[in-house]
Amino acid sequence: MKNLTQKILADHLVSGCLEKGTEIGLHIDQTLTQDATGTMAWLQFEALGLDSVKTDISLSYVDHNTLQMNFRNPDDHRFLRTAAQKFGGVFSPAGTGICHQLHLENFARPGATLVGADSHTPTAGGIGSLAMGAGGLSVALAMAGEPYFIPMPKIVRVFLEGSLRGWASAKDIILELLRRRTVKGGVGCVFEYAGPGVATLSVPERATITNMGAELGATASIFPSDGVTRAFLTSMGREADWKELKADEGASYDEEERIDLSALVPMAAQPHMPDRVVPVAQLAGLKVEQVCIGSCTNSSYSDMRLVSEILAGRRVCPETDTLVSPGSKQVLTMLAREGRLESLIEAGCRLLECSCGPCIGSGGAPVSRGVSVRTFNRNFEGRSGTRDGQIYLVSPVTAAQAALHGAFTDPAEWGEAPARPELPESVPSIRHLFVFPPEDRSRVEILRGPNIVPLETFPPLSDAGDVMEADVVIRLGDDITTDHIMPAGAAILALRSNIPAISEHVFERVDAEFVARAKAVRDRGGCGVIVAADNYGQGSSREHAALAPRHLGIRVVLARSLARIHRANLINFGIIPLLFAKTEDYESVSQGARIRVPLKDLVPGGTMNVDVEGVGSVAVRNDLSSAEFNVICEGGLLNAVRRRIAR
Ligand code: MIC
Ligand code: SF4
Repeated sequence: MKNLTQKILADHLVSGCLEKGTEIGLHIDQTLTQDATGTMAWLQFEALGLDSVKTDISLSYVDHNTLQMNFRNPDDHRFLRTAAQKFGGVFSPAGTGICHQLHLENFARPGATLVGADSHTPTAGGIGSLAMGAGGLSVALAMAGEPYFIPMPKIVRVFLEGSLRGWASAKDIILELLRRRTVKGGVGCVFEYAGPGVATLSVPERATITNMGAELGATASIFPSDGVTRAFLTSMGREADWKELKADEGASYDEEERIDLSALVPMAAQPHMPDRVVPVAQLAGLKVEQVCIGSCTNSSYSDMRLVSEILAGRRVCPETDTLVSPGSKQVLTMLAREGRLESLIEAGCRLLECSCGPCIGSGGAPVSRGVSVRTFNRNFEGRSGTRDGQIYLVSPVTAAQAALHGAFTDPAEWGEAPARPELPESVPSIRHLFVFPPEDRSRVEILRGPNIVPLETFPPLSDAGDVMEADVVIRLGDDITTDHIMPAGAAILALRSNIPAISEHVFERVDAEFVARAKAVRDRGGCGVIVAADNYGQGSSREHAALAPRHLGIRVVLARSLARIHRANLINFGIIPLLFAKTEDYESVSQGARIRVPLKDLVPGGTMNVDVEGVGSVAVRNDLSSAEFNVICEGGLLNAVRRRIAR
């Protein structure tokens, strides 16, 4: 008897066994990249020397930075188009839509494995894919047909009962889970949804939930594939992709959560963490300066339609800047055909391109200290582009109400809730907008602009000697996100294919002197250490949060615990992830301390003592597999794989 996750894992297992915590290797059917992670991923794929991707399909989406403020960004887009054409990938041009929404509508399949260079790749779990976020280099290897390695996750059954009532929506289900478990509460887990409540949720609603499983730190989230999934695929013109998928009767799980959908009320995550969740009613009276509707969490046709129904014939508060970005051109076309765009326009909304936009600080920053109510998934400090912006995460209907009133109000005053819309039986296809590879790829030339800097090669670990003399360049607290480490926003995103340039921005919102200190250590031949508390590197999959520090000479991260994708990215670039053997020792290591790391004592899964100046011996452990250990010894995954291919 197997649960759904175990079934898909077993179908794709190429190494290891399904024993919790042990390393398993999976065959990957599909991959996706987006522009901000894609330039590195496709450069890394190119460096492997293969002439074609080896997956069923590999998508290259452009959705994060589409502002094209100077040559850098359009040059990157052109590189991505020509690289996809050269290597047999499918390219989605800027403006076609947000990768996860497009993937759900056009390519995701029940039972398939998907690895994407974006932390919200698990969105496709809404259709029954086992979909995981990863760093660009891990995705490049999956494109090359290499297995994808993860620790065998804990499988948590989320048992849904009842059905949503009133103004509660799918977003409130995942906000409730975040309230209960926090942003660390899903690390190492797959959340598998089950129970009678599942059938009451549409595929886009399920995808809202699986999308934001990323905020729990989960490896993936997944729904069964049932009649609702079939109806969704049929309306997308893809019924042939449907197959039934469910857990065996009586299958066992490692943990369980139960949620009564009929008891849920509209919720909001308060600044600056997605788990600071309270009922919207508690916020009533708070003035709202900006409302943003869209993002890969909530930009489906039904989300947009609900908003347009609520706003139809009314006017949003003139003091509340209201921005709407539909998730795809399919959604946009449907809204246009049905006259719903008109309702949004007449209500005073601003229509943005189908892209990530304000979610990643690519335009749409709120006013100073402004309260911005967003249907997005992340509200990390400064991510909006306004350092003191106060970002609240809510459902589309809550956002629409905030726009109308210019403030949070009590849902009890909103009147009768509109019915949750169903998808029409068939929807307009936008398949012709994707660029499929030509028959003859030999003549395709990969075009690169001056912003695309060749990859740096890092030395093997042995170059640090028997005992690594390292300096603690920064000491941080809990829940440091990749947005803290490597900020995004239009200007910095444009440097994603230029590591020396983007490295100048590492930790700039946390500590403006970090880069200078790290460089000083590096330039005198030393090694840098980052010390952190729990859940270091949570949030996005951006490998730049490992690669840029590595460029600045960081060779060790010493933390209480690490987020899954970031940990993998550290290893991919040869940075040693060490953990305090005794959590209280975190208190004793201060910024500026010199640490001596006896590299000869570093063995996979072992504990060793490091010598901390002024403190003495501190026990540190690692949870590296032998394969990961070898990658670190080689100076990173690209070195290791190149060497293997050469052999
Ligand atoms: C995000 O939401 O933080 C991003 C931008 O989509 C990232 C990817 C990136 O930084 O390019 C993610 O979630 O992985
Ligand atoms: Fe884009 Fe935001 Fe989704 Fe990241 S979370 S993929 S930036 S919409």
